[in-house]
Amino acid sequence: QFADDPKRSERFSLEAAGLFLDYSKNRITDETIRLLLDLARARKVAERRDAMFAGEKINVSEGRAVLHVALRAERGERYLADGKDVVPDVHAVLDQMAAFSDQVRSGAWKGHSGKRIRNIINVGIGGSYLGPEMAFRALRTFADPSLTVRFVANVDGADFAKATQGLDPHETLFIIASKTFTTLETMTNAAAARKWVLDAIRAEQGIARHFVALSTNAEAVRAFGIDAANMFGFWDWVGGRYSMDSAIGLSTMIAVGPDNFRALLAGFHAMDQHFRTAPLERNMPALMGLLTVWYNNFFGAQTLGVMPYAADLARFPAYLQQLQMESNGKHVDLAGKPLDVQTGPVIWGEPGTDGQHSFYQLIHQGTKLIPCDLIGFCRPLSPLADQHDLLMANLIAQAEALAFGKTAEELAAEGSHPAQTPFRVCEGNRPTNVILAEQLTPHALGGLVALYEHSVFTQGAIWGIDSFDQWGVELGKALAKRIIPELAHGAEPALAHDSSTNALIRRYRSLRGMA
Ligand code: G6Q
Repeated sequence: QFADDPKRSERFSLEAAGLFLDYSKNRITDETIRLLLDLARARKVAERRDAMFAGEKINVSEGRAVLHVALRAERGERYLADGKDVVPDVHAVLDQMAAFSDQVRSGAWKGHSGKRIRNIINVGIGGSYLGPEMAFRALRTFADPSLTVRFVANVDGADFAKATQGLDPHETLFIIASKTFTTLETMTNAAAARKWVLDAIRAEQGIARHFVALSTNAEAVRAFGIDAANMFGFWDWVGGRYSMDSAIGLSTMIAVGPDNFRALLAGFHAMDQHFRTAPLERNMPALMGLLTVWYNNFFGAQTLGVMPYAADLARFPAYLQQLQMESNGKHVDLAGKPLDVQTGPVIWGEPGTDGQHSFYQLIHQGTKLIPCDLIGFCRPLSPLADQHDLLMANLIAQAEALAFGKTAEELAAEGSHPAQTPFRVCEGNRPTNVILAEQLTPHALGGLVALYEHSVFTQGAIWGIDSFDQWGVELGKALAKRIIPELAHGAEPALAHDSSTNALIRRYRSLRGMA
């Protein structure tokens, strides 16, 4: 394809919101794109997108609007949920967050004993954790270095122990991040945090100086003992995995400051505007979504690799796993009917170049087709000699090698031992998208996250599924509740599970000395 068409890279690339996408190294022709666009039209992707922006209740199984795009709307724009413009409320919370962040950053907000707050610990899980942690790591160089920011998600006590290790409770602020304020892990860790602080400050009334909440459930926040004035709200039209730019981003804002947080939102907004207005054939998220559908449904590819060539984006694949797999891991359509097509692929990845020294082997020479997104930034934030050139040379070379491979003839010309040649041949024709931005700034990060959000949306629209519910996750939340009392001390309870579950419970009890 490249040999036949010197303009291929020009034709199959585009720019939007400060991001450049080269999708020329995919198994596509003009006809492929034409047919995929026909599919998008047949599945009414543009109409569904417009319905989302219009605040329609497109999360049908929960009867909710899906309006995360309103979280990054500019003042004066209008987004309606149930006929009410939500943008003034969004900005009221952003202003409240900014005022609080400024107080913490300036040292005006003090702990109960009058000490300055130096440590921020976000307690939350899933959508109330992955985005903030990813963003904090990604924007490390923009963060106030005098603040320590940590995250507790896992109900494993080890996570809490590690997050609080070496910190002074008098200087520590906990952010309890939970949309529902009922999640087992978060409520358990929040209680542990409360005790950890109280053991040091020994004054109930001091709790208000060390705890704030991010939630939609004001009543539960009050019941926990957090002052309503220290609660930052959001709304049921913000899905957990789409909430890092809502109040859930408070830890990000405290770390990088309100101006940088606004730049992050502006990056999201720029990509939203592009997705909303660009024709599908020049629409970056729509094209990325269609390419995912292409490999998922027409080549049987099971996974999609996402490899950021940026150490600071180490948690981006984990963030995308939730965004994509929780959104599009569905088995019925919008009417509740079983689907006869494959839905969301498995998302995975690690930063380049690290991955090149481990699993890239399978991508180059294995028997599975693994399309990959390679993400890079042209100007380093931590320049070190010529190391950035080395990093980016690797990204560009991998995309080239995956596409063009290495033939037996090329190997022979290089003097490869004939006996080794079959082992060394790389077939090529391995697809990649290359996404480049100038620098990993807050604005670029916002654009990148919105790019994937809307790509996920496009895929969901093609499959005709509800990308905004998560009943499988809810099931998991309910299941453990039944087993928790069965693991408690005391005589063995009557166990009525299957034989495997019963045996696992008995083994656990026995090794804890309970049997
Ligand atoms: C996200 C999911 C899920 C959720 C967590 C935490 O879309 O619904 O990951 O974010 O279960 O829920 P809470 O914020 O309610 O604690």
